[in-house]
Amino acid sequence: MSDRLHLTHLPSLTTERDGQDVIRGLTQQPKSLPSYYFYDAAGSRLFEQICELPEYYPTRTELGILETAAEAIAQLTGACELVELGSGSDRKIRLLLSAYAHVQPRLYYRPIDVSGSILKTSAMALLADYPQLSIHGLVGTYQVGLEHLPPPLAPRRLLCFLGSTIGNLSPRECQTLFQQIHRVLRDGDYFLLGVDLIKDTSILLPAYNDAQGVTAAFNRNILHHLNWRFQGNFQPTAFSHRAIYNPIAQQIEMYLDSQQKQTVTLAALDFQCTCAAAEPILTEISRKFDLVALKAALTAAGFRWINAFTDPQQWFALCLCQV
Ligand code: AVJ
Repeated sequence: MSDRLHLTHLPSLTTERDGQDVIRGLTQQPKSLPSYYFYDAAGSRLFEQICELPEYYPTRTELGILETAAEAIAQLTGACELVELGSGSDRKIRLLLSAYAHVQPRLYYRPIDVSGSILKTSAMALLADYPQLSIHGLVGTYQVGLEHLPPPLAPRRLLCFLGSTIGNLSPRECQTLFQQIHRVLRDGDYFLLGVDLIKDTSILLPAYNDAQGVTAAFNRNILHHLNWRFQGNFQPTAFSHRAIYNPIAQQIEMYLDSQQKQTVTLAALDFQCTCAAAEPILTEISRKFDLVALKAALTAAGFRWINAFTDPQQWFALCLCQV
């Protein structure tokens, strides 16, 4: 089985991103933290738990769309190497792999993820279930992974960016990523993008304020992660979780509000700052999309729009476009 699994470790950006982005965020007004730091081992587990919550509709809605649309997508594109940015739970890629098994004898999957251990664990499970599958993973950030894509192993590539992870990026960062993806793909390659759509706040807000408090724990975990990673002394319990919908920016904003005036030290970064009582730290934006504007953004980056697959309630969309 191991001859069907290849992992390439890419030059990391860790020296560049380790900590400097934290200092920058905590020195700014208003304070913010890069959402990337949510995902240590505990944070990844909490996110998996979020995906199972009754209030958190995106994961199951996207899975439902894939269940009905995967075959059509595979028929539309023909044989492809499947490239995926991120590789959390493998349930979504399984639906695509099963559909592509009907249009090509051999399957090629190239996940790009910063966590080599997560990549390996999910790869072993996939290889056990798909005997015709080879996996060539890239361990690194999305940006570095995209720049190091070797020649495709199938006639075309389908680059998948699922789960509305794109929603964490500002409109500018999003446009830059679209342009990079367009540049590194070849003529005729495909891009499949999962996005959460704008909807009533009665649906949006509970998804980020669940009754069991899992999202609150996920939010506070970013502080545990920073404490561990940078010898910090954040008191996670002295911050409260708050998620609001900003209708102007069309995004959920998640904050940790300092419940009292407190001084925080990150010894490994030689950094100290003070949080005033009630001062917020922005930990995440989760943008909600409008298909007309999204189509314009993808077209501006050079893509040819093919189709948006949605659920009956139009809560989530999988957008397929071509280079
Ligand atoms: C993984 C970025 C898509 O924005 O919904 C879930 C992360 N944050 N609950 C999202 C998240 C709070 C999630 N994304």
